[in-house]
Amino acid sequence: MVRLFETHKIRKTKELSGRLWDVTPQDGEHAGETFPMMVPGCIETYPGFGNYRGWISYETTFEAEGNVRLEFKGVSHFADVYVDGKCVTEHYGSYTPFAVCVRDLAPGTHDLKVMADNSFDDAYALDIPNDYMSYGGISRGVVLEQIPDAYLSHVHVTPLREEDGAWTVRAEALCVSLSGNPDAVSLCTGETSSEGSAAAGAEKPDSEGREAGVRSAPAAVRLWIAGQEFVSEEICLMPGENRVIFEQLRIPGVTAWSMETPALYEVRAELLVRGEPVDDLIDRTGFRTVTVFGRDVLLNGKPLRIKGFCRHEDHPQYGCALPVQAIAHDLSLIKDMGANSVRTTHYPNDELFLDLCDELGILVWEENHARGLETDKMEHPAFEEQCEQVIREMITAHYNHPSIYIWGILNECGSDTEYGRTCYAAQYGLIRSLDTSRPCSSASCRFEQDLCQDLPDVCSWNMYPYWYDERTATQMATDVMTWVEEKGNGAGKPFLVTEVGAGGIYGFRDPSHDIWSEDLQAEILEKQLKELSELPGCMGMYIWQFCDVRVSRIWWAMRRPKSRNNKGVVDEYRRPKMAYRVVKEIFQKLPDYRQA
Ligand code: ADA
Repeated sequence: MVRLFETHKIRKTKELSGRLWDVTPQDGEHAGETFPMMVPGCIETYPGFGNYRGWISYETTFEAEGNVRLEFKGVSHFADVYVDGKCVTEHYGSYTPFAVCVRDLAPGTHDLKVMADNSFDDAYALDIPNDYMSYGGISRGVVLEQIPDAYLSHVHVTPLREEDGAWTVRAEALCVSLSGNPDAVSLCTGETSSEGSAAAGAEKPDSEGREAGVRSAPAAVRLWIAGQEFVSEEICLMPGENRVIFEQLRIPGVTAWSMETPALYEVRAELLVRGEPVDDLIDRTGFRTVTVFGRDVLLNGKPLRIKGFCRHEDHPQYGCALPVQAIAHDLSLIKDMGANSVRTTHYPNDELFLDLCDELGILVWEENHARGLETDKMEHPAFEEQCEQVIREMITAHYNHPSIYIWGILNECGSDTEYGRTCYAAQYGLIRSLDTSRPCSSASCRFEQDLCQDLPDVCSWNMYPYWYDERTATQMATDVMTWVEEKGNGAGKPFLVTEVGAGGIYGFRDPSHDIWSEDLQAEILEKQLKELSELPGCMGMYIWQFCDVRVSRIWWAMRRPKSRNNKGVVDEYRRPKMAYRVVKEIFQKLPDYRQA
């Protein structure tokens, strides 16, 4: 399963995940041995491969003819994709989807091979041994789609609330014509389609002067949003990408999406070529606005109080490839504790998680993939490009999720240097060029040193009073807020605590509340949450973290008992620690909105 709902009625799709693939590790003592392994999955969860780093080959077959689009929802860290022995694309970035279109396949069975690398190669700027485990393999779903010569790549819907209270939307459909598109690989010629199709002479006009195929064909997009139908003006479909924009579509009679009423509506688009539907896309939207006003972030005009958890995709049995049931279980615990938000630390999450949050009314801070990279790591020649690619892929794929209320970047990176600041500025700029309907922010820890607080919409800080720091939570947060306000160039903005927490090892109870006891963890969280929830000007807090997670070897594992970051309120198997009840008592009493 890759989504919680059907995504096409016209386009034929088939999931290639949810089955066993032939897997052959290329490195280590088992190099060259082939065995069946479930996709999606992580190599580290397979017996004997708990600490595998290196290349892995994944092979399967599929039946198809003509043009296909292969979509990979996530491969760690790097992937080379081969169809019938030819490399058709490569991709770096574990946590965002990518796709490749392959043209002109002969009818029959085709070989698909993915070479995945989870090493900490020097070329990978974002993957270093870290305070979480970066797992390896095809860790999210894979889909095969049969597409015509022109198809819909995405439809982005932005709900807007008009002054008279009516909902309108702006919609943007991206139609891709494979004819002449350099990104589509033709296996007939082994060349890109522009060269391939010219060689095949496929684009010559017929006797009536019409174009063969879809090159320069008259096309339109038909759109249904919450049952309302709209048809765009006709466009001349050109090779490559074609944007179709709908402005101010009025959508009467819909219920706003909120935490209390997470109402979702179908968005269905059809691509019409010469008047005939040739392709379609189905997604969902929720009618809600997110705005920043003074020190608040408003959801539908109401000031939010964030009561959240930071959550890694991590489980001892599944690695980062949690099945949907396990994700839903996590969210049920999060809701049971009275929380209303999840921060996807420290990378974009699986769409199944986002689909569930949309349905459950859980707000999401989604962030790009970068944790604790100091300026020297940001100076990696590929850093900016790789971060920007994650941002583009994340926003393009996740734009329509109403649960996402904010985009985050660069957790605890080098915001204290001029060079670091240029990266922050560029990435905020990119986000704002792709999405003006949500605020953006970054979690900082650089007290009295951060040079970037003028850049985000929300000033967000990670802090560990009573744990790494001896100050009280009130004192520490006040010190940070005062500094941001008076010296840090963040005056007047909303202030959010993006991490508080303390470590506690499951089962270690200790009457003297020693370090790593559940007792001390519960005591500290109680003080942190109570003090922060009473702090004027603080719009909320995220607990670090939901569950205990595995960390990378060797530096991090040496500093974390059990090779785990033990600040989870539940352990790695989701067994509640003492802190669970403490958090629940505090969060359940705190309203989801602050006083206006
Ligand atoms: C940081 C960081 C987290 C985690 C945490 C901790 O704030 O953002 O990823 O490492 O510290 O547990 O110390």
